[in-house]
Amino acid sequence: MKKTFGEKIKALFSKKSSVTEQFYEELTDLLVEGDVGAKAAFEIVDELEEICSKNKIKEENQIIEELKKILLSYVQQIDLKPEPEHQNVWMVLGVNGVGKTTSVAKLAKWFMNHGTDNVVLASADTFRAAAIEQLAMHGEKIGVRVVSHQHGSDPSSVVFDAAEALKAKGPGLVLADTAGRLHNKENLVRALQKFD
Ligand SMILES: Nc1nc2c(ncn2[C@@H]2O[C@H](COP(=O)(O)OP(=O)(O)O)[C@@H](O)[C@H]2O)c(=O)[nH]1
Ligand SMILES: [Mg+2]
Repeated sequence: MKKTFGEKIKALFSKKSSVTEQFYEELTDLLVEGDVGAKAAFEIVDELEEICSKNKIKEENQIIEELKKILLSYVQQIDLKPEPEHQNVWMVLGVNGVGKTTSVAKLAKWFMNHGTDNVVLASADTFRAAAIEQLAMHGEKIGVRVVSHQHGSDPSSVVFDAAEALKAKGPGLVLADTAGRLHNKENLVRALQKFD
């Protein structure tokens, strides 16, 4: 079976000749493979290398503890919960390819497994031809309703219809996939304000 990210890290640390230049290179590769991002992976490993050399840390367990501390400093926690008595409408924004559509499906599954029965996905990326199909496939896989219109249609009307579909069954959560937008391009995000 394919090793998980955590298992690969453990395997790397349990190698005999742990702390060599190659060890740090392999750790960098593992972090990149584990979706950390190349820039952050280099920063993390540089920091680890510096701390370990400064404090003469050679013990495997101590290195793991230092790595954990560094990784934790990168983690941001937010308490994301739909308000239970309300119809919540959440939009997922971000540049192309960042994982919006996938995250919409993951969030839906997570909230469905954690007490939100009424979940509707809104296929509001009407810009990219395959996006509607992509979300429909995810929806089918996780057993959640997906509201979509034609390719090229007005995204806010998709969200409106999804909110109506949600409302018919009471409180719950609409998760709206959107077309890739630079969230710092205010005018593009503003075009979505109709969703309110
Ligand atoms: N490795 C990895 N790939 C991901 C993850 N989330 C999405 N992807 C992949 O990244 C690509 C873009 O994801 P997508 O959800 O379509 O991004 P969008 O353009 O923001 O909607 C797809 O090939 C996904 O399978 C993730 O958490 N890890
Ligand atoms: Mg997408």
